[in-house]
Order: sequence, then structure tokens, then C-alpha cells
Amino acid sequence: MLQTSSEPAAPRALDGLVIHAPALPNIPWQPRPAGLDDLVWRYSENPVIGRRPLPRVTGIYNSAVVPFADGFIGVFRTEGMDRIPHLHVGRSPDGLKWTFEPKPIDLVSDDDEISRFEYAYDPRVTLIGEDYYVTWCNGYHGPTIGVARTRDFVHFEQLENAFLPYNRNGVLFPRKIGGKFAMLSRPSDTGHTPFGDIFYSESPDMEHWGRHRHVMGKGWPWFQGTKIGAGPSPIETSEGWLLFYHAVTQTCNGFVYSMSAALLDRDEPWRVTARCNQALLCPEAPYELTGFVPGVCFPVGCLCDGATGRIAIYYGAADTFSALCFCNAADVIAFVKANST
Ligand code: BMA
Repeated sequence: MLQTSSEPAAPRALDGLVIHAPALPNIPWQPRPAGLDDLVWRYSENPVIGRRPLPRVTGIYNSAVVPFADGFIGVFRTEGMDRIPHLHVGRSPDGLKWTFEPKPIDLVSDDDEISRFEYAYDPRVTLIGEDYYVTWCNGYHGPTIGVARTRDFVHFEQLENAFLPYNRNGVLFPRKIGGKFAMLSRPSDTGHTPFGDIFYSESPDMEHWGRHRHVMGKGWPWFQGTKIGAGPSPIETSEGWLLFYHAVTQTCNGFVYSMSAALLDRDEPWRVTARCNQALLCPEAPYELTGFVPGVCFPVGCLCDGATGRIAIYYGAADTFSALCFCNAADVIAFVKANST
């Protein structure tokens, strides 16, 4: 059943912090382990999606989850033996145990030029009004940002690609800003892109995008020295938009992907008001270090309980598994502000 309540819930206070998101009492959650003082901690039963989750699918990772009806639904990146990535719908009663549609999502468009398929990966799902928008890295003469709209996760209408190639990590804000749809993205190249900053763009109609603004770049310190990219849709709070992002450094063995966070101005989100000077999650668990691409924590999906500030983040681990970690909005925001570059 379609979850129709899409308006931001009445703001709720948490130690003075207000989160503009509905209450989510069934959010998957574990308290921080005793003795750990990290801001972000892993689910003890990780990975939530292990190897071979579907016949001839080698892994599901870098995938997006949203509340839906009494449970959760999501758009998942699968990869088969040919390693071409596809998008599949998955469903879960609790956000932990998942079942997946065996067939990829059927993206429908009147224009064959739009719906012709090369590859599709790293989906984000954002509820705006009553529509769920999927944005993903869409192959169109190189990677760019594909956009589709659904209300029931059965019928998906594919819209125009948002940008020219080459671009990745297109992430929508969950409401219009200044009367326009708003999206973060990361211009890139055709390969594994040894650079990358986050930009902001706006659109009156989810088709024509412009007024591009630089938000933040790769840079100091080293954990984000190579490139950065937006993770899940930003969470609106009284302290600004809380953005989790992936931060990449280069080592003698290749890239290492960690997760960090920043705060963006609520009305002009290209203005960064605080940016954490360190990673909040670094690859260290076995499932983050052993897989198709070792050393990758890639945040993509996020659930937030507006009543408590509890946050559950779904992240791809080693381009092989889906894992889950937790944090508290008030704690993360206080830490980012106190440890800002
Ligand atoms: C990026 C994307 C992600 C992937 C990451 C690490 O360029 O392809 O999907 O998780 O590299 O391999």
C-alpha cells in the first residue's frame, strides 16, 4: 500500500535539535556498544545482505531503503556473473531481512532514447510529496544521472536524464527549496574518476536542471583527498541539512572509501556551515575489506526517526555486501560542528 503521508511531520525537539522528518518508531536500531566512543557503530549482524542473494547475482550493494506501508522497501543494485549492474526492488518487514524481485525494474518511457539500457547503479530513493524519485548512475554514452518516479514500486516512469555525461552520485533533497527541486551531484569521467567535488543544481520540473553551484570539494585532510560524493538524501534539521557523504583517499593499493558528514544551509544548501575534519566510518570490518573492491564503505540509504534522532545508514561494503550502521543525529551534528575543517 502506498504510504501517502509525505509532508514533513511536525518538528520534534531533541536536546534543542529539531528534525524535520516523520517519526519512524520501527527504524532498525541497536544501541551503541558499551565502551565504544565512535559516533557511528555497525549492526552486530552485518552484513544485512550477503553473497549470492539471488540466483546468478554475485552481490547487492550501494542500495537505497525507504519506509513504505508498515515496513520498508528499496531499490537495490544487483550484479550478475556478467558484472552489468541492474536495479531491483526489494521489500522487508523490518529493514533487516530482505526479499528481492528476481527481475530488474521495468523503467517505462515514451521515448526509446531515454529508456534504452546500458547499465544502472548506485540508486538513491527520495520521497518528495507523494512521489518516490529514484536517481541512479545511468549509462548514456557514459555515466550520468537517471531519474524515475513511482508511487507503488511496481510502475516506474523514467524521466529525462538530469545532466550531460559524465556525472555520478545524483542525490535529491526531500523537498523543494526556493520552489525548485534540488539535487546534489558529482561531475566525473568515464572511468574510476580520480577527482570529484559535490555540486548543487535546481529544477522547476525535474527535467531542466540549472543554477549549478559548487558545494564542497575534495581536499584536506587526506581521508577525502581524492574525491567526495553525496550519500543518502540530506536530513533536514534546525542546524541545517545533515549530509552524509563518501570520502575517498588514494593509497598505494588504490582508493579507500570512508564516510563523513557535513551541514548545509537550509535555504541555500550550496553553503557549507560545518564539515567534519575526519571520517565517521572507515573500512575495517571483514566484509568491508574482503570482496570485489576491498576497502569500500559507500553510504547510499538512510532512515531517520524524527522523534528520537536515531539514524540507520545502509552502505555498500567492498562492492559486494550491504551493511548497516547507526548513529544519533544530535551527537553527529554536535561532533561535526566541534570538529569542522
Ligand atoms: C565508484 C562507484 C561505486 C563503487 C566505488 C568503489 O566509482 O563505481 O559504485 O562502490 O567506485 O568501487
